Amino acid sequence: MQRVVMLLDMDYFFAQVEERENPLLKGRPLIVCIFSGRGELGGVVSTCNYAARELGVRSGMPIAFAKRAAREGTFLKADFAKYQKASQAIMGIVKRHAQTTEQASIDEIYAELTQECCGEFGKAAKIAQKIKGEILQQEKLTCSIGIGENKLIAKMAADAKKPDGLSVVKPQEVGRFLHAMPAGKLIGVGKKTEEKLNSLGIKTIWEIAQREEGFLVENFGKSMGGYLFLASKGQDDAPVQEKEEAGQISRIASFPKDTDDHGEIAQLVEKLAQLVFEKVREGGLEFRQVTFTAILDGMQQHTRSRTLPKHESSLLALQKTALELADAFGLEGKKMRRAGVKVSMLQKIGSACGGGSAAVKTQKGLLDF
Ligand code: TTP
Ligand code: MG
Ligand code: MG
Repeated sequence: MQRVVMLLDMDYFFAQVEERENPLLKGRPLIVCIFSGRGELGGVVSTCNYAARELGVRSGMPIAFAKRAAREGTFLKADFAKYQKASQAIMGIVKRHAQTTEQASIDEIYAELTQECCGEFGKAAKIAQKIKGEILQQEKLTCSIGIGENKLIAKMAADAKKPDGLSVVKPQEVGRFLHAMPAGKLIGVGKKTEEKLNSLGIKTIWEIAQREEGFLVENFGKSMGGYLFLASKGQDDAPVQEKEEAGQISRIASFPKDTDDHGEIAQLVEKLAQLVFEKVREGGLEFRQVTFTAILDGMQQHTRSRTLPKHESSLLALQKTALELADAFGLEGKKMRRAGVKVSMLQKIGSACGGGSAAVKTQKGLLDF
């Protein structure tokens, strides 16, 4: 089947959330800042709305520069808890429409839509339209969505039409879409790589695609050179894959058919617990909290958690707890569509003496830039 991937990215995310909370801020330059505490203007711009962008304000710019560019602007301190809350709601909406998703940052999520749209781009666009509608209705926020045959094209498509965009790039359109763009627009090409490409006489993505792999590897190293060779042609076979969130491991799966059969539910929960446990063991970890997630036929999501008296490291403890949580969950006449098992409060085996300090971080935080 034709692969179809979607990438959703929120428009001027932190600033848009602030505008939502206070509509008076709309239409005028609004700059969300991360203050360093060094002096009144120490720190950098987190993001800003379009009115501020027109004045040249950008993410990462020192706040003092932004003050000069947008004298009349409103400067707010970033309130991460607020953005995290909106982010979670948005991610939840996307996850209800796709089996496999991968949150890539606080305002960005990939969804594998191949199965959901039977490989048809038109159907994928309808799903995307629905997601945009739900986010607007429930969260009062706009986003931009790109759809393509892989993650690279989906992301570049989303970037190409902002704000409030929906951009579909079909396989036969990839060449035209990509090749006229400046080399620096290729995902993964930062300032340094772009300068080096330019110094080699390469200005556009098309010109990268004309080069031999050997030439690119020689100039940019094995990893970057190999990447440029494939990406300049729009090729990318990276799967959409849920990353482990910091300090937790989870697995989720669908039933072949929505079910209310206890035996069938127990069987899947046991299997999921086993998959989670494999990761726990690989990492040499022990867990203290177990969570069972149920997604019902109406797409409502429910979670039940239990914190154990002490850290555990056995499959038995995990399966037993997950099964008890699943058993105690009342379906109330509904059927279950998907089930998930998660462990959290992780620590390395044998590091039990400390308190929270032994907590394990399994992934770069979504707020790290
Ligand atoms: P982005 O999606 O890169 O930017 P954005 O959503 O503000 O704007 P766009 O419409 O172009 O997508 O980043 C998401 C949020 O992450 C952003 O709202 C604020 C935060 N952020 C920083 O704090 N510092 C940074 O340097 C960047 C790039 C983002
Ligand atoms: Mg964004
Ligand atoms: Mg983003």
